[in-house]
Amino acid sequence: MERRGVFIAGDWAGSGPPVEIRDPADARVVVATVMTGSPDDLRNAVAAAQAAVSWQVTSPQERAGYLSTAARLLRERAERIAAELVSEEGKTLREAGGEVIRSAATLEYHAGQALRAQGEVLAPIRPGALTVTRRRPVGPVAVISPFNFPMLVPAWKIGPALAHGNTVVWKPSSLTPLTAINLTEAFHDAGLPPGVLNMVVASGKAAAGSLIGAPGIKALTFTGSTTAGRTIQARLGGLDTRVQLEMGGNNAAIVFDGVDVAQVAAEIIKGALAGSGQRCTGIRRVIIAGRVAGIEDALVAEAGRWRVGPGMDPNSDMGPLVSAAARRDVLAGLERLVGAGATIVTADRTVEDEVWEHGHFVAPAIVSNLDPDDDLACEEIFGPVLSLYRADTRDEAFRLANATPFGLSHAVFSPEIDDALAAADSLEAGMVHVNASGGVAPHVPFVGWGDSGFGPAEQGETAVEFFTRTQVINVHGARFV
Ligand code: UN1
Repeated sequence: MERRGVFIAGDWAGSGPPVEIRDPADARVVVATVMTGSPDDLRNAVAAAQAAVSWQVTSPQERAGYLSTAARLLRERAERIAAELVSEEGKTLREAGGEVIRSAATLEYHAGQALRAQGEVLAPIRPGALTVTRRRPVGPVAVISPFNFPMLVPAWKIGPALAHGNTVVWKPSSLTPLTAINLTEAFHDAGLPPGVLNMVVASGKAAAGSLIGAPGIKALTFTGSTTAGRTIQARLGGLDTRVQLEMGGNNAAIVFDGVDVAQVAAEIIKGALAGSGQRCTGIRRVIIAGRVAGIEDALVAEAGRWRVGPGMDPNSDMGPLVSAAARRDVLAGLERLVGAGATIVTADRTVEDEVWEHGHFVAPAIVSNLDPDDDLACEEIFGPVLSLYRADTRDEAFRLANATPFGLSHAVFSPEIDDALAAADSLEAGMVHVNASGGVAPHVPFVGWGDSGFGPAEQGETAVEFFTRTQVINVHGARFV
């Protein structure tokens, strides 16, 4: 199958080098060949987004209509799109199907947001005047998105960008171009005017570089690693480009005495292993605050129950990692932990099945005995690796949770409301979940503090803030003097 990975001003193209997409579950299988774009394509895409500026003055009803139609098309095509997502990213079909439906719901939410009241009526600046604020588009927006949620994250960036009147140049991860093409097609088939959404699959730093700081781009929204995010931020310093970064995490689940240990273990393991651990909101550390008898065994038992296998196999609970490089990185990270004195407490499953040989599979690993103050405890390993720590007091548990530069999404498990309230006050994170390992929805801001996020948060009301700018209007009567 050959697909064109460049969509500019309403036309499909692709003049850059063809890239082979291989199945992460069996790297011998070439899933598709994608014609990628060049830095020139990206420049042309920016020009197309600038030329389509009349999008800014379309009615919000019309913009909401395109978003709703694209959402409907995603729902209609969900089965095929999810299967293609699995074939390039590796997650399970259940996860991929859920992602496509959530992406549709995200577009529907932002379609509604386009029609909401935006602005305020202020006290008149002079007697008899009408003083209001309203929100106007910022201008062409660059979207740079990662492989791990190849449809959902783009949907929650492109959705509000378009809803609020901005045109878009989108550079998806070159690991997941098929999903990017499918989302672009849904917008195209919904009748979106040419140039409003432009998409260029391109690999390498040069490609992203031609987008970052490109004149004409007024805002850039990025999800990916903290290193890449900070580089983008530095490159945009001093420019008239707003920036929204959603980066890494090293999230903790703190478990207090009195919980239902089996239930909590199941919830934590889900938080750690969903998406094969390739989620910035994934649980990476468990901090056991107190005795919590049996929690370690329950976590190990639960991780052992997760069946690892190809994402298309309905028996798999967890698919492979996205690429050979991702697998190497995770295994190297695990080795570093062991080198620093950690013990792997899960059973060795690396040669569990023949299929594993050809795919980028990593067995879930739980490690313990790592010094919580070791620098390694603060690092993000982007895979199915969970570290266990013990804390004698509640304050010590919070201190350990906070001992990373990240501040994304922590979880607290306790039957005591006091623990929950103290956690909310003490944890340095944009999101705190009590008695759940996570939770993300289009109407709820997705907030990262510290090295996890920068700029107005994504989703919810805060999305409006990023994708629009405030304008004050003072209206005086004709006889104002
Ligand atoms: C979700 O967990 O449902 O990688 C989405 C992440 C985010 C997206 C989370 N960028 O965790």
